[in-house]
Amino acid sequence: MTTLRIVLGDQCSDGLSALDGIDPTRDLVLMAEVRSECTYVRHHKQKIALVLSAMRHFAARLEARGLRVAYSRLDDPANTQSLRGEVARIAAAAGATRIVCTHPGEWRVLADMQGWAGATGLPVEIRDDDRFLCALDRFRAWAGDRKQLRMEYFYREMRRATGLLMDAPDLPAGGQWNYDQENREPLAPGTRPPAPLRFPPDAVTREVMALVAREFADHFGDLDAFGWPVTAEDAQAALEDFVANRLPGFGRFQDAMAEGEPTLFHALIGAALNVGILDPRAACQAAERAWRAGHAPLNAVEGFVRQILGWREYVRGIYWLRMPGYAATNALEARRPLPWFYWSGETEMACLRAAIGQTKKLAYAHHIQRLMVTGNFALLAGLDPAAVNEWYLVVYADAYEWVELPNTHGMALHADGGVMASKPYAASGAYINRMSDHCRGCAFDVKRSTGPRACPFNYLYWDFVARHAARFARNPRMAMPLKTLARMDPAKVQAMRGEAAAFLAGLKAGAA
Ligand code: FAD
Ligand code: DLZ
Repeated sequence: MTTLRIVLGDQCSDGLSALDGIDPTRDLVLMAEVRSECTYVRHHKQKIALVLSAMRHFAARLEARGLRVAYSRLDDPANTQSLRGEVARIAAAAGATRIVCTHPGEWRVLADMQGWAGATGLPVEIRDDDRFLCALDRFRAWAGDRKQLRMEYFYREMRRATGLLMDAPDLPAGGQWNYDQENREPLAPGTRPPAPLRFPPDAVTREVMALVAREFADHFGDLDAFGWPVTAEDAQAALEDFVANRLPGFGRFQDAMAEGEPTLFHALIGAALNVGILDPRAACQAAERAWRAGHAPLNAVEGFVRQILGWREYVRGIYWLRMPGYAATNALEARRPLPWFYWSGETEMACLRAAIGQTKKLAYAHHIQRLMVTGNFALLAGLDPAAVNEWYLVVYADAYEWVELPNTHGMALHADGGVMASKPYAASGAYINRMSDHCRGCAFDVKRSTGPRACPFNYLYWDFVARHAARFARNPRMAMPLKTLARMDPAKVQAMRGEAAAFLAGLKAGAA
């Protein structure tokens, strides 16, 4: 009686539910590098290298625990290059009598997994992924028949349920649930954020990098700067480095952007959390300890915990609640193809050039760059949500559909019609100018809305508001921009809309 236990590339966690109750003498763990997972979108080269290296390290870790592992390498001629193919091949070779998996992170993989029983003739058990702090059933119960699924209320429930940052059962630490209003400072001149710890590739990662360079040479992004944690020990060191050096500034500068500063005070732990080598609860607890020890202020620690306990769990809940229909919505009827500069980074707009340039080099941009630069541009320009969603899934080392899609489709593009956010995150150049120094070195003038040097974010913003005026007429959170638009000189509105049309018509479309 051999149970085949499946560990997917983003399930490299010691306590994975698929491994619960494993019999080391009889059972077999299957980990499979497969071309279909490396190419269902053309992932950034660093993302593939990170996943494959984490998988190889984790397989060795399981073997060190005394477990038997069947590991399919991508370059093994016997490899069928699909998850289903490898499950069927190894199950037959091992004489397996049942298959045990952990719920995957993407809907398309779950749909495939549900066909594995038919493909193998074996019973398949899909266990909950209890690495998350909120089980999917519990999220469904919370969502119930609520009209609005606001993150803030979900987050408070999660604080109560976990006891994280709580002074008493209904008393949030410091007396307040949320310190976001203290977290909106631009970077003070002369502030040098401490550089994050990076992890030079070891022999395993170097071998994988050579494989990726050979097999996926035409994928987006550079490999050279690879410095991601690929083991639980590296990930723990990355967390400790963040808590010691950047957490104290995380809150104040959470929304800041700066030329030549790709990481600021951010944690850079998303890739490690999502591949499974870092535990989200442990990350929150480490931050809370730093606050209780007086090492980091509450606005920073609460802000960090909110991102992980709140946003990360919430977007996963929304994804599984709403998929598969969620991805197909297009509430703002946006249809424009993705401009070529999203792949090349070649644009005169300094903020976009910085965000896309560092994305190519590092497979990383921080939240405000994703939301208010590349996301905001896509929203204002009316880019096709499917193309934008795919771009975000390709380009970041931490991108998996369960977290990427709600953030992009819902939060950045408002393509879900307001499930995630009560108003679109649309902003003119003034926001980018307030939160960054990009505008100082830009070819465009952020103070102008018309004319050849006008900042495209300005006329695109007013074109967006005018284009959707009827749609947002009854949204109280859009009342202010609509009122301002109504008071504007109609000739100015017409001029801005003309500039927007000309600018959009001049964008060169292109695929990766
Ligand atoms: P920090 O800013 O230091 O935050 C700490 C942690 O909080 C992150 O590692 C992450 O686990 C969590 N977190 C923060 N914000 C969010 C959020 N909105 N949703 C979920 N978790 C959050 N995050 C991903 O993990 N994968 C994605 O594919 C992804 N795509 C995004 C697309 C768009 C358009 C936007 C606006 C955001 C996206 N995010 C995504 C959320 C966020 O930008 C990243 O989690 C963060 O930038 C990762 O870098 P960090 O570890 O330095 O995060
Ligand atoms: C992202 C990824 C990549 C690039 N390669 C593999 C792989 O070869 N084998 C594997 O099991 N998983 C891989 N993954 C992660 C899966 O795509 C991931 O499990 C799904 O996207 C669900 O989150």
